[in-house]
Amino acid sequence: MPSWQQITYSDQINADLTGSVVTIGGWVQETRNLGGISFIQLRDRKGIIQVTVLKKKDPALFKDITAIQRESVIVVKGVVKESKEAKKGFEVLPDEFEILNAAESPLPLGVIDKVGADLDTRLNNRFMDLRKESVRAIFRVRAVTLEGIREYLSDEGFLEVSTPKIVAAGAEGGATLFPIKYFDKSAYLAQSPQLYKQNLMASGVDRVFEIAPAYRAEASDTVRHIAEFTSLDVELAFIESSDDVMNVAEGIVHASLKHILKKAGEELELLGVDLPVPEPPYPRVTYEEAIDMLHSNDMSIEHGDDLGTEGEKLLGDIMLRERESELYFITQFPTSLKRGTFYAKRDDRNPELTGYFDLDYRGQEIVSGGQREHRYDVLVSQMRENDMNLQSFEFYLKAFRFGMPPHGGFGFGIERYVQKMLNLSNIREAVLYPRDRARLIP
Ligand code: AMO
Repeated sequence: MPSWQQITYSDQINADLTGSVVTIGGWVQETRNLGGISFIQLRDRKGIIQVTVLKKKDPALFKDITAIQRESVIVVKGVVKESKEAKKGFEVLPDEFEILNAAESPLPLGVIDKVGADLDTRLNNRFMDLRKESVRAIFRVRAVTLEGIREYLSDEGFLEVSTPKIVAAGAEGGATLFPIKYFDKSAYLAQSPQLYKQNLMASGVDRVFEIAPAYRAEASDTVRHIAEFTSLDVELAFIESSDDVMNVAEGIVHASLKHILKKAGEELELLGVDLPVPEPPYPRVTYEEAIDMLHSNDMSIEHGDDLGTEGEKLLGDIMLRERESELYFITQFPTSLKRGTFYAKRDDRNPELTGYFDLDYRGQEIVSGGQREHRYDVLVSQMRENDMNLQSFEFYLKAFRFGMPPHGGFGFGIERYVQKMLNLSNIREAVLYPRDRARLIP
């Protein structure tokens, strides 16, 4: 048996190889034994290739190969032959084979079963779940999304950075902090690189981004919250208003959607997803306008209330119906709603308003950000309003006393973005090994 490093992938088998000896390898998806002839569908990362075994050619090999349990990993050396019956038009007639790892029976999760397993069973057996092409396609789209985002931001002059995920102070409120023991000190898992990306604005590197895990001890179990998500964080300096920040968020979405269409067309097709790429600028409605729109659509919500999941969903329907837009900004969030966001800049003419925005996609928030307060005294007073211990934030505050340019940025939830673009009902479908209140393994 030749080294299985020399394996030919199923999609490389074509008419040129007819009559040649190849080595193929993968998982035994299905065996159909008709007595004198047997068909094995062997699956590799590229697709399926049929192995056809004739009993009279080699009875011992026939017996052994047809006895292999489904989903075992084998390598087969044999001759390529054209075949009208085989799905791909070719089959391999084996001379020898080797079982590299036999699968137990029964399987913890069916790979080709027509009846779909529930999400919990799938996630508990994620390695097996990923043997389905349509599940792997989600993660290829996710990878291509990140590729498109990196390409865009790097072309726009943003530096990719990495900041600590073990931190001494939280930036997004105490309720969702995960405390950890850090040698003889107490620490937390980072909820967001907020303090660090702002700190970097005082460093002379005036455009940064980071793609990294963020941790939130979310109390509620929803289809759009997880305890560990991938946050794309962007921060840029020398801005005049939150509009400059929104332009970047919009640019990322547009460029990455275009990139996905270009690079992941096959995956989208497999997933049955038709992906429109809306041209910027995306509509911008103020928070007040959004509330009015919800009112006129019979939702009972007060000015000053959080839109909530229901409000966001309904607004998504309205924006699609009235503005034909799946992507839109909600701008000028009231200070009352963002008071906990101590770093948000308030409107100089009307301190009851911030320039903070959300970018929603198909009725769900995927991005949130705005211009920051870069004036030390104002920042300190906003922190005091939140009863924050200034000493714990001294490393952050210090940067505002030695030359901090006006700046702003946003956090962009990658899994929520993938969830919405692929119409996945649960965010967990876009995470390989999700973490939530109930889930710590695998
Ligand atoms: P915020 O807390 O709104 O802002 O988060 C930014 C974006 O991160 C995503 N997100 C989540 N995704 C999945 N599960 C969660 N539990 C979860 N929590 C948040 C959302 C959200 O829009 N520091 C600010 C950002 C900034 O101002 O730069 C922040 O973290 O898509």
